[in-house]
Amino acid sequence: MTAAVAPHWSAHLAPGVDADLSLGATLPGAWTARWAADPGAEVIATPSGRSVTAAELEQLTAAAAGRYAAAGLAPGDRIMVSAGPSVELVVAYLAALRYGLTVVPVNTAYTPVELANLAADSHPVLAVLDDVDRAPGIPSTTPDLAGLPAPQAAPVDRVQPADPALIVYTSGTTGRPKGAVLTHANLLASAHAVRLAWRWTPEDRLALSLPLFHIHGLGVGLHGTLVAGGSLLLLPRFEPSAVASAIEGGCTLFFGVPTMYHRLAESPQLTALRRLRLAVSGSAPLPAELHDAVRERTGQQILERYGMTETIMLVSNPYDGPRRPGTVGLPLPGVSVRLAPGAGGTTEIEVAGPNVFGGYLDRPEATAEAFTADGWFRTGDLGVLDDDGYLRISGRAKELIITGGYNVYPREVEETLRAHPGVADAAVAGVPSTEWGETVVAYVVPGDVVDTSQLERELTEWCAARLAPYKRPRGWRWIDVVPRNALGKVLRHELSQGG
Ligand code: MCA
Ligand code: AMP
Repeated sequence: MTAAVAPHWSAHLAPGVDADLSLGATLPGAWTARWAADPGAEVIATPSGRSVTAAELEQLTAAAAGRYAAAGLAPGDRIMVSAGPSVELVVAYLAALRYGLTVVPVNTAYTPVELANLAADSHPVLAVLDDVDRAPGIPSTTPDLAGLPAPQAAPVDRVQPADPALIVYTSGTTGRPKGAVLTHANLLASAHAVRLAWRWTPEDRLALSLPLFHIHGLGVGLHGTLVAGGSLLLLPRFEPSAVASAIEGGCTLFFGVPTMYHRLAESPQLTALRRLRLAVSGSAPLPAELHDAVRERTGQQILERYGMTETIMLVSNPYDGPRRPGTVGLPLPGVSVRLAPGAGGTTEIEVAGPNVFGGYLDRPEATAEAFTADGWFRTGDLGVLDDDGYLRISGRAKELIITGGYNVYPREVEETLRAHPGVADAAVAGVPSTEWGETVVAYVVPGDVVDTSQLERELTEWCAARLAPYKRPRGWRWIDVVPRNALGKVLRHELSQGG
């Protein structure tokens, strides 16, 4: 029987606070209300000393929307965005949403092959890229939009809550990437939920060192900051020393994946975390030992939360109340969670709420499979509940490796390996790693080739041409046969048990 989890929303709310998750109606509606309320407030700062106030951000994004209009783009069009963090990127992104474009964010590490696959599925009319030659065949510009004509007057902030804001690609179990369509209402509901749950205020400043092409950096870090009316320090990349300087310079919030906390814990800069109002971890399991080690050495109790591309944020440890290592906490305001019986006595986490997406782009079958008959989204994660309602993620029903907070779908890597002429068969598995959580290891049945050192060199080059660096195998094992069950499914746990 499916077990419903009592909504513990009130556990996340400050006394007397009501959770209006549609305040502002759309993302631009919520942001521009904040900008108008305090035009002189700093919203974005950079370590090199650049500072952008709310009034400037309003003007810069309106002008950038004017460039999209001058280039002939119309609300409803899609643009691909794949660039490193910069003020220009943030402006180009916010302007797109204000103008009503749908943004397809793409990992900057993707090879041209991976980028082309996503473009073929999402049909962007423009690509915003650091390197404009990365997407042949698509009109491209750098994040400053210098490749577009001078701005013309353009209508902004006319989007509706049900309009798509983002299409974020995720492979799920099927191998072929699917674009999760997230509406303004979905993204707004989640931004408000974390704003309320984490007591995010205009006084907060976030040290943001997450990439701006995933939900963690965009949907939580950037949208949360803007909806809360706070500010962010935009770091060019994650580096323990840069995070420590950001905190010493007054940042009150830090959001990271467990690999970042691991690296901070290994560095002399760990003690800087002491000064934070709140440190949040997500995207992958935070080992309880790491949580405890950070608390013992700094007094900072990392708050772990759980989310997904299709649902944005779902469950969080409470801000006021016990933060339990090894658990992800209680359902966020608006989110309903239940546990459904899965294979072998396991229970799969199913969710519903205003934050949950409506479906995958042009993939009715995949969308139908993702939801139960009564409309709950199947996360593919297995969970159990502690007596007091805290959710523990106990495993995954889906085939997924999470390395350093990035998702790798074994099937995509296996198909790439099997396409090499020297490979008779191949499988990949995630092997536990203290730094990365898991690392990708390939188990290869060589074809006629006997020189495995030569084959390893060839496969390394082969993968480099086709897969982003984080998807490439870090270890190679040579085996006689890939273990499979009667249905031909790879028995991945048998592979990794073998070493
Ligand atoms: C970089 N490399 C990786 C990874 N990142 N390999 C495996 N897994 C990774 N995650 C490669 C580099 O390409 C390089 O390869 C080598 O590892 C060493 O790079 P290094 O400089 O040490 O890495 P880095 O650039 O410092 O990156 C580590 C990182 C990064 C900062 C932890 O991976 C990162 O930003 N992760 C966060 C991802 C994220 O935002 N995930 C959210 C998605 P070579 O030696 O071959 O050159 S999930 C989500 O959004 C949901 C909603 C959620 O719940 O949050
Ligand atoms: P993505 O599809 O890239 O958004 O990744 C979402 C997946 O990351 C979830 O389905 C979980 O498997 C995993 N995840 C996110 N946060 C956590 C967490 N705190 N603990 C364990 N797994 C997590």
